[in-house]
Amino acid sequence: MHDSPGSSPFDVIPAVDVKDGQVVQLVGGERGTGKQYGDPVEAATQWVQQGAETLHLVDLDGAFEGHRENATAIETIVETVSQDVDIQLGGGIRTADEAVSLVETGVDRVILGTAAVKSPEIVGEISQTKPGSVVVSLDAEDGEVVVSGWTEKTGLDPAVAASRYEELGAGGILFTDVDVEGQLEGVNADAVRRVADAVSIPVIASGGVASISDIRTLRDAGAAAVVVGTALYEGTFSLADGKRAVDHTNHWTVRCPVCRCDMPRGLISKLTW
Ligand code: AMZ
Repeated sequence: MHDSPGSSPFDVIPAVDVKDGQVVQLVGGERGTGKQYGDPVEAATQWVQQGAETLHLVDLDGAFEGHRENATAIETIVETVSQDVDIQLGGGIRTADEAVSLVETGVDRVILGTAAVKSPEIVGEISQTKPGSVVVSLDAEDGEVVVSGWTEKTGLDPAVAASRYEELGAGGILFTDVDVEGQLEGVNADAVRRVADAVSIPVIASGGVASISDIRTLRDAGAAAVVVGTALYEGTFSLADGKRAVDHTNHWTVRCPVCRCDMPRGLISKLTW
């Protein structure tokens, strides 16, 4: 719907991960773990009603099996909400034609993990036709990029890979820290900072967000946006509260341009007067 990630202020993005037709939040991406949270179309609609500006849709069966098993549910979501919200979609997208046709039917950004690692040229191919539409997913376990539903190690360093995909035309990087994903135990800021420091395109951080302070930590580590799953589904905090914590248009604090801390709005106006 809009332009590339990060062009707007820091975004808090609800995850709608779909497996066997249901919303699910896996623990560490392991099949058979985690909890189900009902119908994906209902979940997506609810997040939009609660103020989401972007939705993060993942066809988990697609990521595991290599083809988009939940395409029908995802199409319904795109038809229902793509006028109101940006949609980024991943899981099982393996060809440039598939990616381009998804963008043509209302997906704003396609997320490529396995295909980007196995055939890096696909990133340039799609980006030439649909500039800014490719987010490369670099999901790291023990500091190493993993693909095929996080079952296959690649030996790639996420920061080095991120810079290579930026050169190939990626519009953004999704960095998921598999070691903390789905565990509600907090984030790994250093890992995010390494990737964010390696590129100038937006980095969307994912994995482990358990509190509003984790959201601020990821923003301060250089992420342009954060994907939140379990914490939102479990009601640990609301989407509105998560967004408000990093929204300075309607807040008493403002982001310091030097060190990115939150400082009182009055102080910055004195400094810049
Ligand atoms: O939870 C998992 N095991 C998992 C997951 N959430 N495996 C892959 N993914 C997500 C990636 C990315 O968004 O974070 O699927 C997408 C990549 O899929 P693919 O099919 O391109 O590798």
